[in-house]
Amino acid sequence: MKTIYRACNLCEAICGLEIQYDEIKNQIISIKGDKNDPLSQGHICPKGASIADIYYDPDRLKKPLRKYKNQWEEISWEEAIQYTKENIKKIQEKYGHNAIGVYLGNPNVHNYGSQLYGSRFIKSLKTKNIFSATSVDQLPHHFVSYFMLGHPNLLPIPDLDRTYYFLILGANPLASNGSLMTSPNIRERLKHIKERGKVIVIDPRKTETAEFATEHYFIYPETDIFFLLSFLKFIYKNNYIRLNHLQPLIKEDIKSEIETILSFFPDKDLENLTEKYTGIKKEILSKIYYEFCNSPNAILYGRIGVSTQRFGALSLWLIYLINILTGNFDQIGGMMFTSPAIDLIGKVERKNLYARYFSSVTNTPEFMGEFPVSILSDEILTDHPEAIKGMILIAGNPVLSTPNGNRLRLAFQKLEFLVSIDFYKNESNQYANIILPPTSPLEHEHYDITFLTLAIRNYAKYSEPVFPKSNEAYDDWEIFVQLMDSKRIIKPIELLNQMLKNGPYKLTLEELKKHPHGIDLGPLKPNLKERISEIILFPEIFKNALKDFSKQYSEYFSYLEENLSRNIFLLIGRRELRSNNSWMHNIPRLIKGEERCKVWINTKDAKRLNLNENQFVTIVSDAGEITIAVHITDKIMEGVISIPHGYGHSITDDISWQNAKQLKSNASINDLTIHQRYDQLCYNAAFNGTPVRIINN
Ligand SMILES: Nc1nc2c(c(=O)[nH]1)N[C@H]1C(S)=C(S)[C@@H](COP(=O)(O)OP(=O)(O)OC[C@H]3O[C@@H](n4cnc5c(=O)[nH]c(N)nc54)[C@H](O)[C@@H]3O)O[C@H]1N2
Ligand SMILES: Nc1nc2c(c(=O)[nH]1)N[C@H]1C(S)=C(S)[C@@H](COP(=O)(O)OP(=O)(O)OC[C@H]3O[C@@H](n4cnc5c(=O)[nH]c(N)nc54)[C@H](O)[C@@H]3O)O[C@H]1N2
Ligand code: SF4
Ligand SMILES: [Mo]
Repeated sequence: MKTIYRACNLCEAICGLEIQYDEIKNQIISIKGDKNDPLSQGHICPKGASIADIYYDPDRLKKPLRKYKNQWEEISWEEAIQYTKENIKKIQEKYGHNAIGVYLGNPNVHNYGSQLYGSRFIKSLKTKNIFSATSVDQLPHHFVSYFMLGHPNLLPIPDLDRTYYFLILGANPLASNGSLMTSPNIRERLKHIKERGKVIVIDPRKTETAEFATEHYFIYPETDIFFLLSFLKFIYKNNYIRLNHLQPLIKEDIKSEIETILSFFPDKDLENLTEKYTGIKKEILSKIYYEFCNSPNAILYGRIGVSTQRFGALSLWLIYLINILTGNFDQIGGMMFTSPAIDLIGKVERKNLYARYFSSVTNTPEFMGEFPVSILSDEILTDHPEAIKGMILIAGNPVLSTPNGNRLRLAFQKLEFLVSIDFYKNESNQYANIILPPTSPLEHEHYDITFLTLAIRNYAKYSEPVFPKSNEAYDDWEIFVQLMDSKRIIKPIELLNQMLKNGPYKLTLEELKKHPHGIDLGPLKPNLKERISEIILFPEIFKNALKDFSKQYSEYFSYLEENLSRNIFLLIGRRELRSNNSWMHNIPRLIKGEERCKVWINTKDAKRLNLNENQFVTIVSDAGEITIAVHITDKIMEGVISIPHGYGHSITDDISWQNAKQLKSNASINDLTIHQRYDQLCYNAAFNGTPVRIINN
């Protein structure tokens, strides 16, 4: 019997796990939270406790599958790699390098081998058609960091353990376990903030976090921008601007810049507009603004609710601005910057990473070397000579995860070649010519390159594999290496050791192996002045976009008027503790109990529409329609409905997804979301606030 300590890599919280493993039987006996992990302190969630179920899952693929006469057949790795390489080559020779597109799904950032070698593989393809989950997620954060701080990955992280006031816009960390803040054991941490001060949640749904918080206020989807503009005005008019140590980094005339911004909105109107659009009373707004400004320190934090909507980039810009102007940036108890053991940013040199080239069909600008996934179907479904003809899906299920999934289904069916690197069949790779399955999480070693740079304490941890790997299995990185024909390869583990040695703490793999619970490298420290030489508070691109917004908001929100008369509902998403984006819905211990893929609707709305609990309704949007069971509750704002994403499982062949087939209510929210509905500034998908109608069947 062996005890193995390792990080769970299923979500951003990266909790320490204590795994009892029987070496002789090759069997896991138990999985618990690791009490000695300095960051997660024993925390574990139902997914972490089920991580071994992925390994044992009969649905998990272990051999390459090729489509032959519409049937899947197992083939050898040698044949599979050969076949994949040949087809990629054939398409690129016929149509050019850009004819192959790539989608990198979320689990890539949770797999260090994939991260280290995925980028090399993609580079070797010489295609500009690169897409990823970034553009259905945190894209506006990168966009704002790039323009204000000079580097897209220099992301501010909430200093949760020392803050007195945590103001959350559109995040539900008690279900999601936190995002862009690696903060395991979040309930404990929020509890301590409540003891010191307040946790305030602004969300169209009374979420788990909202129930636990000191206060919660409903807000209409996509209206955060008004909440934030009024906040900025409050700070300015009441002289709460405190730049403190960041003063030397700021060269702009703040007063005149704010005057300009506010002049876009008639003086007396802004508060009225904010009350009208957000649905939050003026007195409440000023109370929150006042408390925030008078707290010893405070954090304004916005996540998926704010990130994936039409005004995400503008809202995030205002969020950064408010944290900076109130002295809560790079300061203890505010938004801070990490000093990770592997520091991929170092001292920032501003580089051009925006609009260096454009997509062929929709003429969309790249950002950080990627195009937004919202345009993917348009780049395929066209007679344009530079259309995408083949796709590589790497740990992604965009048919369920990106807007207008049905259109993507059509697009994937039109492709000449589709390869998926995934250990499950899913709704996207059902159209593939070949699936190459890598090893599952516990079969390879792990280091969280990304999430250790986003953690609320500086901390490092290396994880040993649990299960031995068979000769017949390849890690993601090994698949990439074979597809690339690399002659000389440095294993990820060697690269890791090198990166650790070159890092600010000069750690080594050997040192990390001596500390299987992880090494605490201390609380975050102010360090922005060592990293950047200037903060641009008011980049032209945001000012111009805000000016445009000020002329168009009544048009943008015209359906909100209609919503108030209740002909239209505004659709938002939902994450639940036992879900993991589009996968793991076939794991019995996670799907047991009450069904979760239901549409939540407010009690008054349900009454008006004559709806009963658990009945099925049809929901219709400009993109399509779905049928789904109803849950009636006061935990959702009137006029708003909520459906979790990642469902809509439709895999029906052979053994796969037997469990998911038991889900009675099982529909994809992204058959309703609209691909032309995106943030016009950074092109992130705008899921939140999609207008829909409900039909009582
Ligand atoms: N409407 C709506 N849509 C959303 C969201 C929303 O809030 N609302 N959220 C969006 C967000 S934030 C995200 S990140 C995306 C996520 O969506 P995707 O990018 O599609 O990622 P996942 O659904 O997490 O996983 C996709 C696939 O990765 C496979 N996989 C897991 N681990 C590995 C691995 O180690 N290697 C390989 N090769 N494959 C692996 C799984 O089997 C699964 O099939 O969804 C987005 N979609
Ligand atoms: N259990 C579980 N955990 C996960 C995931 C999962 O699928 N399941 N996915 C992981 C991933 S990939 C990510 S990116 C993170 C995301 O982590 P979070 O950002 O915490 O994710 P959500 O739970 O989607 O929280 C978004 C909240 O925004 C609210 N909202 C919707 N529209 C608006 C709006 O217009 N304004 C405001 N103010 N609020 C709005 C929603 O009601 C919801 O409560 O979670 C990660 N953790
Ligand atoms: S919270 Fe996230 S990291 Fe922690 S056990 Fe659950 S899935 Fe794993
Ligand atoms: Mo995400």
